[in-house]
This record gives sequence, structure tokens and C-alpha cells, in this order.
Amino acid sequence: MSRPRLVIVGAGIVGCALADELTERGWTDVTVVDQGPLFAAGGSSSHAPGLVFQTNPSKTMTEFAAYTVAKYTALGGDCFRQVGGLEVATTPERWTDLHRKHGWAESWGVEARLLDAGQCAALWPMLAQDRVLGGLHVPGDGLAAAVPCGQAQAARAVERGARLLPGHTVVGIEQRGGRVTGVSVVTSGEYRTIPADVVVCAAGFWGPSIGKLAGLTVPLLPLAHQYAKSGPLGRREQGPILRHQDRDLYFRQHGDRIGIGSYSHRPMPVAQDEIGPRSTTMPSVQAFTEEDFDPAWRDAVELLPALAESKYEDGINGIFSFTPDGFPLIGEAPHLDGFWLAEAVWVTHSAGVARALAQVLVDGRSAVDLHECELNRFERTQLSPAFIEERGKQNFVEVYDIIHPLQPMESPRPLRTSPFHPRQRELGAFFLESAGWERPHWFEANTPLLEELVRRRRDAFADVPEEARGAATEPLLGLAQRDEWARRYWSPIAAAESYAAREGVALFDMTPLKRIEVSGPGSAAFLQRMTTNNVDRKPGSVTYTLLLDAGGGIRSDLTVARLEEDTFQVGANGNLDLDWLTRHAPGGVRVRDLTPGTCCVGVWGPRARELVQGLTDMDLSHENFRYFGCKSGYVGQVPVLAMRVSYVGELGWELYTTADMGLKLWDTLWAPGTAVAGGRAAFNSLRLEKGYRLWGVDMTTEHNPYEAGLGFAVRDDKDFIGRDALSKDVTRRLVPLLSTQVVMGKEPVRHGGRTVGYVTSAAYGHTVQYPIAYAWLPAELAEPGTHVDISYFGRRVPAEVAAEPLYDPGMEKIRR
Ligand code: FAD
Ligand code: THG
Repeated sequence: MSRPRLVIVGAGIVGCALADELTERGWTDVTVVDQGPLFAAGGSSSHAPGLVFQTNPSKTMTEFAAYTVAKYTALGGDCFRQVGGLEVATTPERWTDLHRKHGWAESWGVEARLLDAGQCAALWPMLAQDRVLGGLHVPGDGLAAAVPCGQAQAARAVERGARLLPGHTVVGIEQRGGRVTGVSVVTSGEYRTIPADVVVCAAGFWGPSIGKLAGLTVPLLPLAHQYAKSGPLGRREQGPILRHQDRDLYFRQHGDRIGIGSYSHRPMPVAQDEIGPRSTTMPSVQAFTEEDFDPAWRDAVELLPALAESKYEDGINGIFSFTPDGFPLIGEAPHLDGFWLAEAVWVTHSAGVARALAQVLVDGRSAVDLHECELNRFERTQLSPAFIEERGKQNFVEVYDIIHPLQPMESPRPLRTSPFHPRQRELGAFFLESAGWERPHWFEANTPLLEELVRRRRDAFADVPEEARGAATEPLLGLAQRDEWARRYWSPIAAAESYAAREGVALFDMTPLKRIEVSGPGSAAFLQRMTTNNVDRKPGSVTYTLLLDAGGGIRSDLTVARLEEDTFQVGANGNLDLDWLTRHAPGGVRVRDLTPGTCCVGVWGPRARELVQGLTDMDLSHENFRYFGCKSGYVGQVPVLAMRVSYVGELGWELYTTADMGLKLWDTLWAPGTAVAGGRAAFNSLRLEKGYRLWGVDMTTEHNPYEAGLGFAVRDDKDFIGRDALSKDVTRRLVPLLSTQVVMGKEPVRHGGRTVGYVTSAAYGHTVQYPIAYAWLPAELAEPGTHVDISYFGRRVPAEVAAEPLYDPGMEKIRR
């Protein structure tokens, strides 16, 4: 398909940007259809005030925004005004958080600086300076005029051969044999079909309706959001766009008036069938509800007292899209080839998203990592109308909140629970959520273990004076290295659970880890083609391997267990792996998600063999059950698949069984009384000590295996996706840093006054007794012993590159 015929549904800013990016890459047979007139077609872009604040916790979202700024600036005309962006803090919590945000800007390469209240007021003279503690100023932020930006990009596309069809309402997605073949439209009362090889839905908050025509759930919720303007306040200098997030407000100037956007009101979801009739010129605008805006106005006046001279006017309740996790929806429908989405995209990210999707379509991959945005990231359990509504509303409420990286949404919870859940609750588990799963982070029932750990340590220092003995326990817990942020969603009990895994035996619930069965004739050849390592080994063997994209970027890391000649069990990272394997599977190979019907417990620690051997007929000796081997058998009454692998770096097994037998398995392992329950907090600390990467955090499609330190999982002597693009020349590396503070992840790393990289994962290593932070650094700074600084909430944290793994480099703990 060298020059496929493309139809883009929607001529909002996203559809226009996409037409430009595609035609620029030579895909010129592009037709953009919109039900409305051009270019104020009636969607969100028609009236978006167009504030572009670039800085975001996500590297990907920040890069989307930075590209949008660069591109719209280059469009010229009225498209983009680089007035700068100012976010002010009126609470100490926000002021602290702006320091964190300043770090993200630095990590992702956006110029930013922190200002005191006086400097803020100099930029925004209307500000009540005495209410402001400080601000974050990003000179590159600014105002995108969405309609002119759309028009300018569409014009370039038309010059290259694209067609624009206003007044064309899409009423059907045509398909044959699992492939899209075109769209049917109604125009001037006539019905016709436009043939297409690829259809991209860029229909904004109408996405779910278009998705329905294609049999696809589009997980976004249209919500109304209030925007109004003050009366004339006299001419003023053009100031930056402004955010007052402590009150869920943002501001921009419109000549002598101030525009005010508010997220402080109740969520106002709009059902698809309530969206204004397609004949109205502005279906994305609903009647303004003053009672919702009044409190926002009062808050606005408090920050900008001069507003009191006027009253708000021209208010709208404007509709746009919210997804369950706040990220856009980019990707191809799982069951309809050629039907793609570019949905729930802000003006801010529009050009970046369009470029990424154009790259995916034309080149097969995006240069920017897309895993947070991929349509198929959601599990089936996250696609119910109730879930989409609940999370969409919650995202509206939280849009400006200060969110800790571990903070889960409070509802709907609990949604998915493992069979061990009742026992975990009895043990006082503190749960956080991931992909809908409840995951224990530590167990209050382990408090006595912590006390014992501290006592043992103090006893070991019995000859030290009493006053100094407290300090002796410090390196075990790392309390002094944790500030208030690093103590949230954490407990020192994690130290006791870590020691239990290192010295005794601990049970870790691995149920949420995705399990995929690949079976049928040709399975081995298929998996050989998909992955980097040699998985065509004897039944009973497990292989650690990688999925790469066409450019050699890491899409995932997997364990592949060969259970029988033509049956494999893949240990994966998430739904994207299921989607990727399903999409590539040839006829005859079956790819099936086992996760919901099964469960897994990791039994890890030096006493794991003694514990499990006492409960099974399987021979667990090192000679008869090798490291990275697997066998089926029984543990007590429970049929299990046992795999000798360990993400925490200890002797032990992952035991899998069906969900119905899960509780029995847990109780059987618990009965001898030697095992301790371990949570994610300990798990994360243990895996970092051992240097085991977490895909999506430590490495993504932006990195190749050699840079990521995973070259050992790549076999040169076989063919696989991404192989030809791989280069062993490494200019950057993922390395462990030992530091003096537990950090969060995403902090900038500096050397010689320059920003040289950023942190991925971080934790306190209880057994190495140092805070560990993995970070991407230029290869020349990746040598052990190199001194760098981490900037943590603006504070300088000294750190040193260490050799890895930090724990058990000789593999003596595991291979015995
Ligand atoms: P849209 O602009 O909605 O375009 C979708 C198009 O699809 C529409 O033109 C529609 O007519 C067409 N369409 C739909 N169904 C069909 C069909 N069946 N057949 C044919 N055509 C169809 N973002 C920011 O970045 N910064 C801001 O400051 C900002 N402020 C906002 C303030 C308000 C009040 C609102 C409502 C939104 C704001 N946004 C802001 C969000 C931003 O406006 C949207 O995210 C963005 O405009 C979406 O662009 P789009 O092209 O995806 O969708
Ligand atoms: N268990 C199973 N599958 C998984 C994971 C798991 N799949 C996804 C994710 N976790 C993969 N991550 C890892 C990371 C490291 C290891 C296993 C899975 C690991 N690595 C050894 C090492 O690097 O030394 C072994 C390498 C080798 O011998 O090839 O064990 O937790 N089932």
C-alpha cells in the first residue's frame, strides 16, 4: 500500500494537522470530511481559547506540546502568539509542586524558571501579589488560534492534493473481511460512499458515535467546561497565559478583556445523543449555567481584583473529551484493520499527536513513545460505559490537582481483585490500583517483623552507646532519606518485607501481570519472529526476551515459557502486548488472554525451596528444576504451573493456577508458617537492587536493547521484527545512581551545570542501604564512579553512577 486512500473524519485542529503531516510525508490521497462548515466546523476547536501550557509529567505529552508550539509558530500569521505561560501558587503545597513541575520541564527540555511573587506581578500587573507565593514561568508557552491553525495546515494539505469536504456527515464505516473499505456520508440530502484504505477518526467528542459505526468502544466522555470573559478593563500590555490551579482556573487576555476558564464546577457529562443536532452551527456549546460559574468568578476576583470593576459575560459551557486516564486515544481498532483514532486531543498536543500518528501510518512507528496514549492500553474491564463515565468525570475534577505518582483514583474501587484478596485484607494490606487491579503495597500485619528487624539491628550494635543505636537502624529503613513526598503511599514495613524476601521467604501477588497463551501449529516460528531471544527451546524452558518495533525500539520485555511443542505462556506487561501479538499472529496461531481466569504468586527467598518442596511431589532440586525452567504439578491439592523465575532476584518460583484454586494455593503456602506477605513497595525496591527494568518506566520504544542494558536478550543469529534497525553504537545508557535522597522518578540529572538526563524509577534499596535511582545518561557519563546531581523539588541531591547489578552480581542467590 504505497499511497493508500485516506479519509479523515473531522476538520477540527486534529484532523487538519493530520492531513498536513500525512501529505507532507507523501500520502497525498487524503480526504477530510466534516459535517460542519470550514473551519469553525462546530467542534471544540471552533471556540477553544487555545492556551498552550507545555509542561506535563509525561515526557510524551510535553514533547507533543513542544512540537505544537514550534510548528504553529512557524505557520506564521495569527496562528501562534508566544506570550509565555505563568502558573502561580497560592498555597505552600502548590509552590512545592511547581518546583516538581520545574523539574519535569528541565527533564523534557522545556525552558522554565521559578519566579517570586514580585516577578509574577511584573508579568501580570493585575495579580494580587500578596496572595501569590511564587510562579513557574515558561517563556515558550502561548496562545494557539485553533481555527487559523487548522485552516493553515489544511491549506498546505490541499496544496499537496488533499480534498476538504465540508457539510459531509459520516453515517457509516464500510468494511469487508475485517478491513475498512470506506465511509458513507450524507451531504445535501444525498447518500454516497467514499472509498478508503485507511480511515482516521478525528471527530473530537463525537468519537464514540463514529466508533459505534465501526463496532469500536471509544473510551472518552464528553464534558462541558465553562469559559467566560470579563467586561472591558482598559488596554493592557499583553501578558502570559495564566493558571491559578489552587482554584481550578486559567486566564488569557482578549484585547482589553480577560478570558476565564474554570474546572471548579461539578462535572457536566453530555451523552452522545444530547450533543446538539448536527444542523446547528455550534453543537459543541451548551447554554451557560451562571450558578456554576459564580464561585469561580469570586475566586478569579480574589486573584485579579481589577476584575471586580466588571462582570462576566459571553459565557459558554463548551464540550470536550475526557478519557479514563487523561491521555489521548491514538491507534488502530483491534478488530478492524485500517480504522484509526486520533481522539481526546487538546489543541496543546494537536500537532504532536498528528505527527506521531502520521509516522505510525507511514513509517510504521512514532519517534515519540506512545504507550501512554495507545488506544489499546485499556483492558476490557476498563471499557464499560460506567467506568468511562466515572473515570472521565474524575479526570475533570483532578485536572489541576497535585497528584502523587502513586496516587490512585478512588473510584471505581475495588474493581479487579486477585483470589488472594480476602487474605491480603485480613493481613491489613494497603492497596493501590493499576490497570483496575487492587495491588497490596505493604501489609500492616508485618509491623511486628519491622519491630524485630529494628531490634535485631540494635542488638548487633549492642556495644555502641545507646544514643547512637537509633542511627544504626537508619540504613535499614532509609527514613532520613525520605522527605514528606517520598513517605506518602509508603511504610517502613516495606523494609521488613524486603528483608523477609532476602533472608526468608515471601509471597508476592503477581496476578495483575498479563498472561497470554500462544498456541497452535506455527506458534514457535511466530514467537521467534516477534521476539529478540531464542524461544524455540525444549518444552519446560522459559526465556527472557524483548518485543521490538520496526525501528528496534523496545515495545515490551517478556518471559516466554514453552509448555508443550505448540503451547507457550507469555508473561507480559499489559494489554498492548496482547494487542501486538494478536495483530501479528498468522492464521492457525491462537493468542488468548489468560489473566482474568488465572492467578500467580511469586514465592521468593532463600527458604522458598524448603517451603514449596514440603508441599509438592515435584523435584525442586537445582539439578532437576533449573533456573528459567517450568513444570506442571501439584502444590497440596492445587494444580500449578511452576516457573523458576524471580523479578526480585531470589531463589524461588512463580506458581500459577486457575482463579478458583487461588485461595487454596495461598492458604497451602501460608499453612507451614514460614512465609511472609510482601507488597509492591518491597517488590519495587528489590527489583531495583537487582537491576531489573520495568517496561514503560525505565525503557520504552524510544530506546533500543543495547542502550537499555538488555543486549543479553538479543540473538544476532535469528530474524525478528526490528532486527535490521538495531545498532550497537550506544550514545546513552540506563544506569543506576546511588544518591542521598529517595526521589520520585522523572527528575532531571545534571552534570557540570548542564542537564544531561532524567530519572526513570527510584526506590530505597533496603539491603544495599542506599536510595537507588535509575537514570538515562549520555554514554560518556555512564561509567561507574561518575558524580552527578539529581534535582529534586529544586533541591540538589548528589548521586554517583554505580556498577550493576547492585545486588548479587554473581547470581549466587538465584542459581543454587
Ligand atoms: P473538534 O474540534 O471537536 O473537531 C471534530 C470535528 O469532527 C468537528 O468539526 C465535527 O463537526 C466533526 N464531526 C464529528 N462527527 C462527524 C460526523 N459524523 N461526520 C463528519 N464530521 C464529524 N485545549 C487546549 O489545548 N487549550 C485550551 O485552552 C483549551 N480550552 C478549551 C476551552 C473550552 C471551552 C473547550 C470546550 C475546549 C478547550 N480545549 C482546550 C480543548 C480543545 O478545544 C479540544 O481538545 C480540541 O479542539 C479538539 O480538537 P479535535 O480536532 O479533536 O475536535
Ligand atoms: N514474570 C514473568 N513474566 C514477566 C515478568 C515477571 N514478564 C514481564 C516482566 N515481568 C518482565 N521483566 C522481567 C525482568 C527481569 C527478569 C524477568 C522478567 C529476569 N531477568 C534475569 C536477568 O536479567 O538476570 C534473567 C535473564 C536471563 O537469564 O535471560 O529474571 O516478573 N513470568
